[in-house]
Amino acid sequence: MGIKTVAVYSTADKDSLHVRFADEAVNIGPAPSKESYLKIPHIISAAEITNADAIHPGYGFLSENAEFSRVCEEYGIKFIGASPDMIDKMGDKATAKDTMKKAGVPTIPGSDGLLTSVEEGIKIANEIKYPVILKATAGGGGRGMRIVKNDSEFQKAWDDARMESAAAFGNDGLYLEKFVEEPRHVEIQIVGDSTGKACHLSERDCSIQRRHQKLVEETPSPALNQELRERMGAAAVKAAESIKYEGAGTVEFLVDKHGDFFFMEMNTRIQVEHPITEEVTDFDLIKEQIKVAAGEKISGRNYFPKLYSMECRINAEDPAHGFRPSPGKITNLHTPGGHGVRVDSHVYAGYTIPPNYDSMIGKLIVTAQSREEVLVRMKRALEEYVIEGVKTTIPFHIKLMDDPIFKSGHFTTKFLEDFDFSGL
Ligand code: MV4
Repeated sequence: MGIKTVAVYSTADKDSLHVRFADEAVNIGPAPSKESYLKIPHIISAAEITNADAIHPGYGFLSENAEFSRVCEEYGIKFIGASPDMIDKMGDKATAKDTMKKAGVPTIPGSDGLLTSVEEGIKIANEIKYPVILKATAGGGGRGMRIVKNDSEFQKAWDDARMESAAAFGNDGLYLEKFVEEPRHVEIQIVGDSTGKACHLSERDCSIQRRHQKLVEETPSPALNQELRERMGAAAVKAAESIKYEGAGTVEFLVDKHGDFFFMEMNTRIQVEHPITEEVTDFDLIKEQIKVAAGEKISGRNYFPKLYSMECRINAEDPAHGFRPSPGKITNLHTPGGHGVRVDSHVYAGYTIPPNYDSMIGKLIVTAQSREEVLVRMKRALEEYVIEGVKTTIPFHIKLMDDPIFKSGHFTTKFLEDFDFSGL
């Protein structure tokens, strides 16, 4: 787009590629993220001294922080993300669910907003029938969640979930839902503009997760047909337009074994797995975020997959030992290439992965004409990918590409609980 870039970095990231490739780079503090990437005044100062017009927050850190979005607004710096009010509204999960229910988006039966007592929870659980799930309204990512199977388990689950959410989020509000067994996680990419109009870019299936960490994402979802894709797409557009959502966002749904779908959460940021949507729709999501932030209108049409794409997350973790982090120096690196192979990464041979942050060091994105072709191309690319000096998730992904259930497409969010991680 011809736009000049300024990178911000902590001292631990001084050798990262984003620092080298940006037009300018500003150190915003030492390794601990609380003293750098999460320090709002440091980032605002970096924007001011370099005369930046806008800030792209990426994912994680301050990307869904209402206070940061508000401070950017106050300083006249365009935040390439959601407005403070939108982040607050969707960040509170009970409020988000209530908003979507009122807009006519399908939600899971349960409490009307927050629970006020164990007694109320038990009463609702008996009405909708066990099993039920207690969820932290400030949660997400599975923290502060408890499955409850009967009345006698309720009190302890309630106490545990409240304790955990108070400690993790400083908010112990809980709501209750019927527990959906073995669902799939299917999310719809949407984009909205300042006129209140939104469109969707179809789905991503993110059911391959371990302890709420996604490892593989793909589109189209093996669980959707065109009819369901259009209904879920329409529901996501309705969700976005009902709140006049501006920018790129994702509406997360659970899909049950009957093919019924339910609103879960809305993510008000670009996500790690956005490249697979770019590959199958030929739509540049980051470019679109910037255009919408600059006041341009969206095209107004929806986008459907023309190809098949899959992303394997390459983490510096040891899959044979519970995915424990494996930071350190990359002594040798070879990245795969060829038609339909994309690698998004910030590392290179000789780079030292710091121990301070998330261990994702790359995304391997493979695109082809069919799911079968994606699977063989992905396996080939994984086998060509050489990362020496640290353990990575590559051996896990290679084994996954040969798994009969994974290959069949008939997997749920429970799949990795039963996976054999030995021999990696
Ligand atoms: C659920 C559920 C079953 N029933 N809600 C996990 C994180 C949060 N975003 C929502 N989660 C779930 N909510 C009801 N009513 C199962 C999960 C869940 C899950 C969801 C998506 C992907 C992976 C998951 C792994 C375990 C549980």
